[in-house]
Amino acid sequence: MLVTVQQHILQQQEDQFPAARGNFSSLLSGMTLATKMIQAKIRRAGLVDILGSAGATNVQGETQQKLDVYANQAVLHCLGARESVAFLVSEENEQPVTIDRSEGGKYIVVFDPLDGSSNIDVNVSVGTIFSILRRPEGTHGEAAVLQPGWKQVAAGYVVYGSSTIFVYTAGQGVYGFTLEPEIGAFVLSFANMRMPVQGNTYSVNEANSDSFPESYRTYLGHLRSNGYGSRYIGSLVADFHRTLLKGGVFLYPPTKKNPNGKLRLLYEANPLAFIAEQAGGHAISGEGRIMDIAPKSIHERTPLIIGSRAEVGTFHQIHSSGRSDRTTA
Ligand code: AHM
Ligand code: MG
Repeated sequence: MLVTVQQHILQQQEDQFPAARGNFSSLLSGMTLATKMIQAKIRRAGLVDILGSAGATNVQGETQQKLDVYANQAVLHCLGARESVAFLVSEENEQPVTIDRSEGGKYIVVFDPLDGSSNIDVNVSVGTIFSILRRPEGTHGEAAVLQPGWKQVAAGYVVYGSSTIFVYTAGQGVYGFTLEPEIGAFVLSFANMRMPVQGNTYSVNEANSDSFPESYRTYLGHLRSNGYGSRYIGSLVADFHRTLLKGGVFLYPPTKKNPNGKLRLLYEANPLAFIAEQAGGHAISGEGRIMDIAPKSIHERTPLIIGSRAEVGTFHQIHSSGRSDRTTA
């Protein structure tokens, strides 16, 4: 019998948080609704121009929007209506969006509405990433949002690929659901996902390698000489999803252009780190565990090394011995 994501969340909530009043499941169902709206729009990418008139409107007379703007509005709209939400923080908004509620919402949702959006035009997978935090009582705005990743209550992503897959954790394992288009519901397709302890590929934008710190170059050389292959899509969610299923490592190192890497701590690195750890993998920044970083600003960046225990462990060894060589030199 099919298990839908809604049934699964309610079941988990009943088993693990009998006192929860359904706030949390209503929040996750807001997220699944938003991602269904986004995927429907993505599946029509390319058709809209064909079906729309030459101007800025489509056949329904709706104004055409860029997909990332649409995705952001879909999440804001679907979550803004849920009572339990206090703040929404998006890659697309400079400041947190405050949902005004006299009684004060309990949760903060931080998200990247359309990750890898430059891949849309060439029909390559993109995704949505989200992280859910509790709002510390009496806190507002940035002060409420700036929490380390280990405080996340839940995290997840949707990959809009050859099928649409929703993956989430609420701290009790990782579960994946595939959108069944005939019934319009996400159905359980990956129960209790585990990342392989070791894989055979690495994923990095190697064109930047001349400007990677030396220990990263040494590490990549080590993987190559051990027979590793390379896979890089350029959409974090898709690269991570493959790494979760097949094992291996994804890296976005510091570069000359981006000394802290390119990826954002709160809505890219932290949620994927939570999922990776829940699935038995690791996520580090080169200085320590991703989820231990105390954020200083909502759009801050971090280098990211994420994947199987074996590959992340080897990176850590090579990187820290490089550092101790420098300190003793
Ligand atoms: P975006 O949020 O503007 O789409 O940028 C993030 C994306 C990630 O999906 C991906 O891992 C990375 O940028 C790729 O960057 P690069 O083109 O430098 O390799
Ligand atoms: Mg992004």
